[in-house]
Amino acid sequence: MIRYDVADAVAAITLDRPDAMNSLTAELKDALLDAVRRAAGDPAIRAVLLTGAGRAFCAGQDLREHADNLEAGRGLAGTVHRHYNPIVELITTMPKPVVAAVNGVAAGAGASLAFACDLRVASEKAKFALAFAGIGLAPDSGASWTLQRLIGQGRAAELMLLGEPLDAPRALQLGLVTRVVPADEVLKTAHELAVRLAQGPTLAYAATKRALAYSATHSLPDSLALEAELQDACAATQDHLNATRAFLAKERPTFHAE
Ligand code: T3D
Repeated sequence: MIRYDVADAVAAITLDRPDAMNSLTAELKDALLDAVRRAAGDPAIRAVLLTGAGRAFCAGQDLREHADNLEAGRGLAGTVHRHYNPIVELITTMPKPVVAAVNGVAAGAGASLAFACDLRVASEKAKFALAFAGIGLAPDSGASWTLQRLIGQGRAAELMLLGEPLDAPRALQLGLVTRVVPADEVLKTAHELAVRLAQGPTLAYAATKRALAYSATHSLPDSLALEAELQDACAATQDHLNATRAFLAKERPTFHAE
């Protein structure tokens, strides 16, 4: 259900349930949570790639399992607290960049997963569908937090209330994705981007993620204070010293996350 492949300090996590458009069962979400924890906690992993097998990125909650839970009176069976929230928290807070290779449709919580990543590379066939309202639900898995920060409150409200899918060119126009590429190039392009990030200043990237998340909900004085603290920590790294020396020597810096 999940593939976990490591190469070039990048952990590639693939949702692998293509017959059901990688929709999320409890079993798949358990496996995804394990994979994300593993990638977050492994110091040898310096960037993460998230993608889907087959023609979809992820169609969100598996609605067959969901219907069974509803019919049995189990409601959501606790999955938002048990799975969606910790998965999204880990993706957004792990101290390394996460790139989504959006190979096809990303719907409901599948779209939320893509929005939680730091960067998104999309296939020209990709679509983002805020499918929650279509089945009488409100957004979850962080979409209400991430999407309005990515494209603005007005557009986020439109997508969530009307539920109309957003195609890849429009997503690029809105700044929701970094690049749109032909379908057969999306994984390669996203992997190259992840490798580039894995070779970068991992500690500074971790500080950047923290600063961005913090500043989104704090005042300028508070954000300035955290920036100062994080910058002191970055300035004390060997990577910073080496990169500064490399600049003066007109050499290309190499970073070792130290
Ligand atoms: O339970 C909770 O914890 C609540 C949390 C909810 C979070 C959520 O994610 S809510 C949103 C859930 N997702 C959706 O509502 C999306 C449902 N799917 C669609 O709207 C469409 O399938 C797509 C836009 C994703 C793709 O459309 P299309 O025309 O390309 O494909 P299709 O023919 O509709 O689907 C292909 C197959 O995938 C089909 O199966 P079949 O008939 O060939 O056996 C379809 O049933 C299956 N599939 C697609 N999405 C889901 C799914 N099966 C289960 N769950 C799905 N979400």
